[in-house]
Amino acid sequence: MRLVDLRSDTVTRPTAAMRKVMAEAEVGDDVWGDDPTVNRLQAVAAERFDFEAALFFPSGTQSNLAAMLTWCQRGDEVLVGADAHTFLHEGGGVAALGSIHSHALPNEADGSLDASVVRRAIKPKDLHFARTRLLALENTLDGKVVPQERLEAACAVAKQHGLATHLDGARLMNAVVKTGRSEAQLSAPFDSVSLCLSKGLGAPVGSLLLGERPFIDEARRWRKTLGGGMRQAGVLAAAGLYALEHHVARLADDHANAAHLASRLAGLAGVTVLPVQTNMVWLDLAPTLTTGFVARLAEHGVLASGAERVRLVVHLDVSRDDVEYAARVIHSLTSPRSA
Ligand code: TLP
Repeated sequence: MRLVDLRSDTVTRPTAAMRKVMAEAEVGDDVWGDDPTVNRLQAVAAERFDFEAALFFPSGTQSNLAAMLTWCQRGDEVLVGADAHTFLHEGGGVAALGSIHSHALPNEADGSLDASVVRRAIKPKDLHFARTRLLALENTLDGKVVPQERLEAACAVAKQHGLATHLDGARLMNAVVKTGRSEAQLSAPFDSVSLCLSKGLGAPVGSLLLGERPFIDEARRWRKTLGGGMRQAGVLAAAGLYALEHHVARLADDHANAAHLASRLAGLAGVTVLPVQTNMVWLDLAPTLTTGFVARLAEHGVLASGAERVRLVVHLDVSRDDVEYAARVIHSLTSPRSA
């Protein structure tokens, strides 16, 4: 049976060309700082993002966690969007492992946090309150490119109050391709940025944390403590270097395929297609369709995630033809004849 996996852009498999550079990578022990390929990846990324340094992590979850552990002490507070991955999907790691208090603020429809809401959430110096230390934002968020001036306004408020700012830029390259602005421009308001290589960029493993040198030195300590010190990690870093070189511009194809999928699904009875900006298509299903919808899609080889709100993620391993197939399957499941 044909399989079109739209559950996430994390499901991509390394291409033959990527596997070749992985196989040929020069390696060393990265805990000793000896892996030349990891060092090259970190240097290339730091330069592209215009930060002093970068650090290679096994996952985005660990990269975000190390950043928050570095910025905050036990009992400090992080301000975060209620829809953010760091708040919702990282196992409460900041609380479980860092004794850090999260104050979740409502994300606006464009994915941003309103600067005035951020300002009101920053606690005064008073022993009743946790010390607000960090503002953590996300871009793209649920496939939305958060308007840069909104990110800047929220970060400006944070800085006025002495907070550090972190960006979960797991899919920042999708925003780069969508807006035509560089990764350095989109990262400029932030003290630290986490970028995933293992999502739309197609590497099998890995994320980069970027920041100034003292921050990265401290984050390296936390990475080791969290068990993220890897040894001959150059085989993985080689995939990351390849991804940064060859898989950024092509994200435009994913965006075009996602837009095409959305247009093919527009107007279907019981299905509201949310506006598409990058590589994610979200469908709000009428209650009559919700039960078993994702399971029925899977029976036809189309994998998706969600229930009332279904997420379809387009990526490197999904062609225009695959998207067409997925659209036909969804049409067949929502048309009255399929009932
Ligand atoms: N997101 C995954 C799931 O965990 C939900 C996905 O399929 O989208 N930041 C953002 C914005 C993410 O979407 C993810 C993964 C992460 C961080 C964590 O990255 P990993 O999976 O490498 O720990």
